[in-house]
Amino acid sequence: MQTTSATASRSQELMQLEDQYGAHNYHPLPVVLSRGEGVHVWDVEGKHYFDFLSAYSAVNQGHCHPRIIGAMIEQAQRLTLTSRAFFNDQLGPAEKQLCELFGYDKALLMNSGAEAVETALKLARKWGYQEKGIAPNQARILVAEHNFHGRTTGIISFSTDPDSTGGFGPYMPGYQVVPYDDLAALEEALQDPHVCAFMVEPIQGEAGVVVPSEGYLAKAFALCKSHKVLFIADEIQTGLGRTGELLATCYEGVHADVLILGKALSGGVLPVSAVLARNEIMLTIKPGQHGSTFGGNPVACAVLRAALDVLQDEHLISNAKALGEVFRERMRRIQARRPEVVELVRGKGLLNAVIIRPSVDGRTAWDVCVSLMENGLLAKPTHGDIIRFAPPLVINEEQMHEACDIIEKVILAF
Ligand code: IF1
Repeated sequence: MQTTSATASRSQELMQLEDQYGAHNYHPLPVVLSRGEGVHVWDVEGKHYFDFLSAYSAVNQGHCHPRIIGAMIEQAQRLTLTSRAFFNDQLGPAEKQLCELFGYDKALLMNSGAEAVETALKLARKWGYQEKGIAPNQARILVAEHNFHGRTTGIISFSTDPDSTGGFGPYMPGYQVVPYDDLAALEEALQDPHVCAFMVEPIQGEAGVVVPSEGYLAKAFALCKSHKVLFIADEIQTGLGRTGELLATCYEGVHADVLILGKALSGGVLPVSAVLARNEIMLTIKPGQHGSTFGGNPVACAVLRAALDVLQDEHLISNAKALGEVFRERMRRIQARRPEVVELVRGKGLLNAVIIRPSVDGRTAWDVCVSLMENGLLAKPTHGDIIRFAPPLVINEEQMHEACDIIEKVILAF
């Protein structure tokens, strides 16, 4: 695709580079970002936007947080990677901070969220054989319908989304899908003695910020407990303050047997993920049975520690809870004025979604997002009619109202 107009913007040039030289595995909004700070991002032409996606909740602490960037630079100039063939002076303190903050015996650090999910699944199976006495290779893991846990061939094996699974078979056996937010179905599936774990998102992000019924997580956890099945919480997207609590499972007092973290664990600076569990589970993996070249590298550990410090020192969790209320109240007022456009508003803390009714002329949530972009706010539609709104947790009330003014202007004009 050649640029015909000499006046084509730098953005156009860069979009064409990605089109020509990059895989087409995404369909981004037509905006080319070049700088970020806090809740703000700017495109290559210098236009400002409020970031209301936060890289799918990886940038909870705000873009380029100086304390996190500073920790990265300081460590990167000293020691970046030792591999786990040797000890280093950053991993132990990072593991300690994680275990004390979240209340677990041990942590296993990986890089991407998917790697942490795969690690949790391997731990659950090991535990199933060694502690529950399941016959070799017979372990089964329950997952929720409409789940999203990553893109590896193992993880998509239990996805119910055709886009995630189509054309990637054959699939990994040993999984059973149960309807989300359905305790009877879960209890039925738990009758199978081969089940070693139930892995679930406390709020389903990709499915469109689907919040389960009050009490679902607590009752699901209790059912797992009574059937000697591990409850695995994938808090990669919902964790680290995003929903107005440290973890989304905190709303129901659930302390998952296995906790999976990622994304904002690094403040969006580099890939850092972690699996947390008690000794009985974590110690089923022996030396040489699992690992990763970069898992727990010194820079990742320094960044992780700064990211957790920022989350607490800047009271981002309570800010998320308070400003989430402000956001949903503003959205409900817009819904009251334009019920033919806004079908529903839902979420917790600063993980929210607005469901857009398709307009009579066929315009969808995508068109709303394009208009939001033109008005200086970035958000992304999911599954056609759902717009996820998830700003960095550092947003203040003035910025929230300014952003909501943009959303209001766009929807009232839709
Ligand atoms: C994409 C979705 C969000 C996650 C949960 C594990 C992972 C994710 C709950 C894997 C990752 C990302 C992946 C990214 C877009 C984004 C996403 F739309 F795909 F589903 F956030 F909702 N568990 N979610 O949300 O972590 O390996 O990516 O580090 O793949 O398009 P990862």
